[in-house]
Amino acid sequence: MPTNFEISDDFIAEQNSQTRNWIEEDFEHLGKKFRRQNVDIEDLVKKAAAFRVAIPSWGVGTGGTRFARFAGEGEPRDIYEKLEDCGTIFKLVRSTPAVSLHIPWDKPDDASKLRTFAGARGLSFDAMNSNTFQDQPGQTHSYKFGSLTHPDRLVREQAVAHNIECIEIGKTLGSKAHTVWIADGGNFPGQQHFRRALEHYLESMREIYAALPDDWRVFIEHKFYEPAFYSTVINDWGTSYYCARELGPKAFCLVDLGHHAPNVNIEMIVARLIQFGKLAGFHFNDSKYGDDDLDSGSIKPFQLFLIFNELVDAELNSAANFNPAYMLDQSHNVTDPIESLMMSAVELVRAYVQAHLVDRGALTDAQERCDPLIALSTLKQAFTTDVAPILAVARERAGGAIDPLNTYRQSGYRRHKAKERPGKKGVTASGIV
Ligand code: LRH
Ligand code: MN
Repeated sequence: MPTNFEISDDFIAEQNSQTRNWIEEDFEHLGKKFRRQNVDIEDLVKKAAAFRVAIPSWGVGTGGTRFARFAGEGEPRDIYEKLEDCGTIFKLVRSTPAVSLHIPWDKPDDASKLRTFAGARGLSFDAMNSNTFQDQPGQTHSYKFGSLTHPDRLVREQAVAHNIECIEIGKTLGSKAHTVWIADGGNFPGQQHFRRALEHYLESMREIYAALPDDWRVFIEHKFYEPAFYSTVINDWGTSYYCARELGPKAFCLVDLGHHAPNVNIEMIVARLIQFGKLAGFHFNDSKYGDDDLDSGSIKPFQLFLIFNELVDAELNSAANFNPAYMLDQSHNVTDPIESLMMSAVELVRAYVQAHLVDRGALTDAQERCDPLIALSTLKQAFTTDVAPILAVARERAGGAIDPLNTYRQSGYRRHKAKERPGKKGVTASGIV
């Protein structure tokens, strides 16, 4: 049985040899510049190398909108091929050793076999994700009018059972967290009783919470609208925070960047959830209008930096209960998903390293002296520092690619997958996966 094509370490090393010289030159130059600022560049390489973000299994297939989905070449057809692609991303950027699964999209026939397959590629499993926003073939009760908050107890019980099934699968896979995002809400004034719906939510979540193993966490994901277009039960961080407190110490609030109205100050929401000890982590992406699920750092890179500025401040000050889970949650409609996921992971490491470049003494001093321009310019100095040589050196020292995008394209990986995974190219069907 011919084995599937994989990018070899030798190929990566050979590609790196073509670009190593100028990276080292830039790295030397940057190191000299930092020494003048008493910054040790090797410290930042360690920070970059330690950064971790999980890949969404649903992100390696081409995404779409309600209008169309334009399938690409060599699309993964099952969870094993999705993990092959996640393994390739990890091989090249070295910061993505975990995958976040969505059930039932990725429901494994044999979870132990899947865990072994992933392990052979250096991959583990991050938070599980339930799905009570679609009806599955043969499902007894429809989620058309809601799931965990549905007026009918039987529908709520079905949704609770599905979430508990996700946790059971996750236990076999070695996952330690479960993310609950529900689409529940209304399209018309009067359609839902707001307070009763939230009571149903808490009642259902208490049953899910009770099914969590001791060392697990449950992540509540809020979203201000869509697919409900008048009211959404878990619509904002305040509601999520109230519920996380009500449920107990294993419940936290997950921030999906695209789940906020335009211009909402997300970095401030992050600071609040850190201060309240309830920050679960993130679904990183970017957006211009709605929940566009665009590539992280592609539209508002300064906002991404400001979010990491809050995270690094908390990290350096050992904030209580601070153990955020970082995940990407994107939909790749017009790019090769592997390329977008790699570049997005790189953008997160960039923002994290730049946030570690902030002169926190100068920033605090400016804040205490009410000197806003010095405060802003202290942040901007870090944000406008090109840390690309640090990111490349960190990747290469970890066995990855100095230039992941070019190395991936030179490898012809997608072409090989197109042969291995004959599929119906360019077929337009709607939906995100
Ligand atoms: C909802 C969401 C949620 C996932 C889904 C794929 O918009 O962000 O995190 O379950 O996308
Ligand atoms: Mn999300």
